[in-house]
Amino acid sequence: RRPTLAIVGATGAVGSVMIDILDNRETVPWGEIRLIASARSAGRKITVRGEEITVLALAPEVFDGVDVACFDVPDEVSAEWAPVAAARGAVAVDNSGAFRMDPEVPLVVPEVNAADVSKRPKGIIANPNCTTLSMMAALGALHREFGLRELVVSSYQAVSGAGQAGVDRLYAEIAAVAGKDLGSRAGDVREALTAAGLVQDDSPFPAPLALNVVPWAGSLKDDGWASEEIKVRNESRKILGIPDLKVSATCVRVPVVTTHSVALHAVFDKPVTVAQAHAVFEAQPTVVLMDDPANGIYPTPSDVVGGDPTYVGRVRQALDFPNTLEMFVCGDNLRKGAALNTYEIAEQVVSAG
Ligand code: 2RA
Repeated sequence: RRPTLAIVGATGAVGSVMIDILDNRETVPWGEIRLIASARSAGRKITVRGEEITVLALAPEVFDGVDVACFDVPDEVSAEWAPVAAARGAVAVDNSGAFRMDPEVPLVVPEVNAADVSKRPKGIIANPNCTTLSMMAALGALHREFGLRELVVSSYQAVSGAGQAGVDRLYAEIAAVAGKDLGSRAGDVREALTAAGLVQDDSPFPAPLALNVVPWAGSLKDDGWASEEIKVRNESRKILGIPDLKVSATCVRVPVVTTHSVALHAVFDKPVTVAQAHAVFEAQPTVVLMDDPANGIYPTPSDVVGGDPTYVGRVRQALDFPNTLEMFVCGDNLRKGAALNTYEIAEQVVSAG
């Protein structure tokens, strides 16, 4: 019997990308594909790989006979339902934050720690946060060769990381500032948004994003850290298997719709040249090297959005720090950053038996 895949949250933003990924795969290992969503979306019909599938309402019995269940739902829904799916015999692959730091739940990026899919005492495997995921394929490859010791991350995060509300807000703000002479007097962008009827408190972001960048992503944690910055630190350590990796991150929201970028300062145990790093990236099938600044070649979000790989450019040897590389990395936060990596884990579960 070919295994059964369930997608929980099939009608949401990430679930829809997962269906697109399934549609575009040359082959898939699945027999049945089951689509599951809230009662509100149940009954909808969605065509997957040429077959019309009726969306089922989330309930314990929909997991009967499911081999792998991918969860693309909010933390609290995963926290309640991933254990239900596991209790009914499915392996739950969870894209929420509910289980990522649970020591009994592996946090997997197949290019880095694929074997960890088999270490799942709770029947649950977690998918990392999109900011961490945007850099893991590149960093994992370098770590295998040179031994990563310290990591400083500055992120440039797209608004779709905050969901459809983030995308809608950016478009509304852009419409409100378009064609106006703004950005040279403090507060003029805020005034233009207010004049257009956009209320700051209604935004998923704490400040205007049009003609601006906002040094904040996530919720407030101890000592002024943003949750997104803490996730980068904790998740990088867990995925790479370096519990004492020194990590410091500053996460920034930018007016980009989809694709997170990160500027990395990575310190290694061994000396590493740019040519060696290029060779490592060229040998990694899921990394695309775009590094020819003399010809204006480096990744930018709007040039790589919609792609599956991790795009790397601007690789430089730090002038004042030994064994250290600087680089700029872009990854689609909805694909590798969410749906694609979750799906790759699901296929890895099948191939690992
Ligand atoms: C963001 N990383 O970009 C988050 C989404 N999980 O807001």
